[in-house]
Amino acid sequence: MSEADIKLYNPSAAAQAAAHVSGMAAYQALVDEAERDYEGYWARLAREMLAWKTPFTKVLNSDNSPFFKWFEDGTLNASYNCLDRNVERGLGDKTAIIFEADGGEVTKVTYSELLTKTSQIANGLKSLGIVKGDRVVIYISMSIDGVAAMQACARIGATHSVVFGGFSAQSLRDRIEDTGAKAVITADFQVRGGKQLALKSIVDEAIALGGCESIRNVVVVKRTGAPINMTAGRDLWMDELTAGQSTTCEPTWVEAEHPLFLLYTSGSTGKPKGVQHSTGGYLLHAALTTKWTFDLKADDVFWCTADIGWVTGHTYITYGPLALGGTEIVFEGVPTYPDAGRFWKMIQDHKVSIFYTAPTAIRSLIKAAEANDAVHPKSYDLSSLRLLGSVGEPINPAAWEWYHLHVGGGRCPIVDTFWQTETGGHMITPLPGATPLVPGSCTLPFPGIQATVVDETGKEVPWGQGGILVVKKPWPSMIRNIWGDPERFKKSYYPEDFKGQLYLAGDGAIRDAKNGYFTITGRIDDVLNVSGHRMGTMEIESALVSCTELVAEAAVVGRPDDTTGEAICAFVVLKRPLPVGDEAKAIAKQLRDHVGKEIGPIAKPKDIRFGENLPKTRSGKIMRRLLRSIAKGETITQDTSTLENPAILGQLGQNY
Ligand code: 7RM
Repeated sequence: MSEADIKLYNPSAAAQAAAHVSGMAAYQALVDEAERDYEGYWARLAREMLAWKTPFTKVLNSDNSPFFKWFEDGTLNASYNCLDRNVERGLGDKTAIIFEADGGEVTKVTYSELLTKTSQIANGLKSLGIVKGDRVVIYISMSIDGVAAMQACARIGATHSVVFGGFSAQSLRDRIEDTGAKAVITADFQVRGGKQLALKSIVDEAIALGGCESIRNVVVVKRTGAPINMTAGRDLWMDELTAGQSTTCEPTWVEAEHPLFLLYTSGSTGKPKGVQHSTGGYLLHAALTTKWTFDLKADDVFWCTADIGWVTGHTYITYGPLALGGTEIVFEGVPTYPDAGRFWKMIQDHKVSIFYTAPTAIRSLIKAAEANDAVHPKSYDLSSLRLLGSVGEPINPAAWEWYHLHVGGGRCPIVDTFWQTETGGHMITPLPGATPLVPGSCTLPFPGIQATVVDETGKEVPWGQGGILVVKKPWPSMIRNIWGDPERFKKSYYPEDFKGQLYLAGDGAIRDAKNGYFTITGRIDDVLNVSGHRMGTMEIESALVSCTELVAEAAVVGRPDDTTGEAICAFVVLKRPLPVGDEAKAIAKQLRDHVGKEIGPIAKPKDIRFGENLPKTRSGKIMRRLLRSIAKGETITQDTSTLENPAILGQLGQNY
């Protein structure tokens, strides 16, 4: 393939003709419809995509901006929309989920079976006294039970809050306390990459840390059956809970604004924020984006590799594909076990047609494939694929081209989907039958999403000029609140700088001068993106300084990393003399483990550098831009005249 061929990829005529949004004219017609009659557009789609118990008569309520309400007098149930509705339309025997365990065992469930399982769990939760509005924390790995547990909460109007299995007891405790959950649903163990992690004992540890008095029950799914502690009167097995429960459960009809879930995500300051999502608006966008961006059809096999502990797993595993009656893969394991050909083998075995993953996974699999033909995509039959997707961070053009050529065989469009936990679903993305693709660009806003780029004053900048990414109008699946902290919600997303009128995504962006295509230039706040995982530098700094016997002060910055996108680099001032050699290595390990314990393994700094101080201005502010340069290994050419202690730069630049 020559340079010229890979500049712009147009959808093939066949793909275009068959797509839900067929061609740029169709895309433009939708954009125009939303422009002409914004509320009418979303109301039409909400009626077409979802089954309502009580139809809504109001569309958007902006009276208490930025606390917007959508479809507020309508009632519905998310689980009914994902399960019963498909059974009623004759899809009861269709496979809903193909589950592949870490070790390769495959289990399938049909829509009827998933409905039965969900109903029994829902009845079980009811028997524990869980009612509409209660919160349930779910701390479980990828499994049919995990998806069913989420659906079961939705069925009875309980608000779920899934905590990623990689988070520590401390992080889990913080989330339990913040949500005030009545129950935790977990598993005895999590199995990934051939290793077992004792999930239930982490739940025990979290509760023992205190502050979890709201928890009445812990429900445990049996994954391995190895011995664990069960606290009498509090803990029970999922099998016990569901045994003898009726296989039907009348859905609890909830208002469209009823919180479907809370999901914690990192911000630039303080503790993680409980992002609150609605039922109606969220589900509409989950279903609609799955239909248009992934062009999901009846005979597709869809695979989103994200974990249900992240928003991508919520929208594109638990809700979107099921709302459309699709067939999807749920994978328990990791991309590199038993070897780095696992994804390709699974695509081949299950005849996956739509594959959605993260750039960090692609980059690590490129490395492995280049070193070993046996795990190269060319060693597998990937002819079932027709569409590829990317999410979580910018995809660099080289990785994009490799993905396109070697995984997609040069024939599959790649949808580079930009969105966030807060947005509920895709915001800026190509539509595969319409949008000509440019590697590295997420292209154009999803129809109805009014994204643009502004300067610090909120004024739109011309195409070709970088700035701040904002959304001009509220949209149905947007974050509704930060759980328990409406002030923080306003400050984070509708700041005064923009007169409270623009949604601030927290990313920088630039539009192509010719075609207006968006390229995301990265976070503009103190949020890092490591392997697609969002982390606040402040969170990691707090974790480091909580090691009070060792750490006096810490500053954390990101630096570019070929595989993980960004890597965490920590600068630490110790309460003891500067260590060198093996001693420095040992302390660095101790600190890494400490951060792992406080937050989770994903937050462990890759680099730790020690200094007697940090570069500070005379007013005491840490100069992070200098630390970022040091982390990258750059020689400092910036002006350091405002520094109180310029000599410190040399010290921090050294690795032990
Ligand atoms: C879905 C998700 C959100 C942050 C976001 C960006 C970055 C996500 C892309 C991307 C460039 C993309 N939710 N991001 N997708 N950057 N291109 N296609 O990732 O809340 O965990 O993270 O991720 O910085 O603000 S998230």
